[in-house]
Amino acid sequence: MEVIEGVFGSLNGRNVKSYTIKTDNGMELTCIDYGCIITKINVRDREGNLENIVLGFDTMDEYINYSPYFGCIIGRTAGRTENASFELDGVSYELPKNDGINNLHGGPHGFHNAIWDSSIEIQENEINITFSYTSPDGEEGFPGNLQVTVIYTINNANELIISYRAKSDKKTIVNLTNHSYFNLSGNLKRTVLHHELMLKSDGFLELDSSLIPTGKVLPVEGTVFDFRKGRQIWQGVESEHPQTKLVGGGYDHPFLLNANNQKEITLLDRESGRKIEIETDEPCVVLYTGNMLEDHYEIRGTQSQKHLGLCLETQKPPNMINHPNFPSSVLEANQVYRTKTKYSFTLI
Ligand code: FUC
Repeated sequence: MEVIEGVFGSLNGRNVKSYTIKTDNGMELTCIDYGCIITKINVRDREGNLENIVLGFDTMDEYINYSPYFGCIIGRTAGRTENASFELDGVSYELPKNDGINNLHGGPHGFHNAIWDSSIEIQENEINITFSYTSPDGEEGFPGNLQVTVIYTINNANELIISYRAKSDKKTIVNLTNHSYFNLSGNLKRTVLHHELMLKSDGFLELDSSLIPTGKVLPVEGTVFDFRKGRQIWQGVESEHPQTKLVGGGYDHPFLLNANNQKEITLLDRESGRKIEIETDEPCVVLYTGNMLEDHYEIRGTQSQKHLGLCLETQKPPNMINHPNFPSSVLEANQVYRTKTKYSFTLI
């Protein structure tokens, strides 16, 4: 395996570092210490062409001016929090309102635009990049000094494993994810409309008009939300289902996973032959099909457009902090938050 370390750019007088990892089996991943952003993942198609399969930029300016959370770590809370507030033990906490009246992805100064400390460890068959960040008590409205570590492990089996760890000195809430937008066509040759997705999920969370999960689980059976036997994305985009229309044509929904660590999420593109299998210990995945991607900028020479990429955000269901029926995002003081998601890059 090979590592190339470099300087990606700078922010407020501080250099932003980049790491490019090359496996022995033709996969290359580049990430930076700003937001732990994965800027590029090159993998081969069935003909052997090595091409990029995520949305990303090559300059800091573009990340700052245009990026709708491309490739970053989201925290402290992924997704939307209703009315940008929550209650813990009778105390109410106010968060920044950065999506109408709601809080989105932990607020405007969330983990996605922090510069993290980083270090690299090289072994024979895997490389670990460890990112650390301490979010001070009260940052973006959240209680507790929170120490966060995110490790990207890349190995010779062409897997990426993201391990999350966090610990707070006060009771708080945490729900982390990675926000990579995948496009398996290679160098953005096509949209993701003909990508095929398989999800081991019998139910998804209903959203209200401001995209807040209501707490109601809707069965996928008989709808375009049924990915149990595989389904192409365009079917949801063209569907008349009120929940797909509500989110701008497509999906932006938390799916409850029936299984963990059993290839419960598979994305594939028949034309290129590329496939990603995802295994996680998280109870839910938010499928976002790029319905709100705007078209006033280019992504490495390709005009951005709706459905140019899709996100598979493994996490706990958003906004269900005090909902007894769902896995909770509450983290007790000095308790360790730990989750893991593995992405395997293969061919059909
Ligand atoms: C996703 C979606 C949101 C939003 C954002 C950029 O996680 O759930 O609706 O558009 O990313």
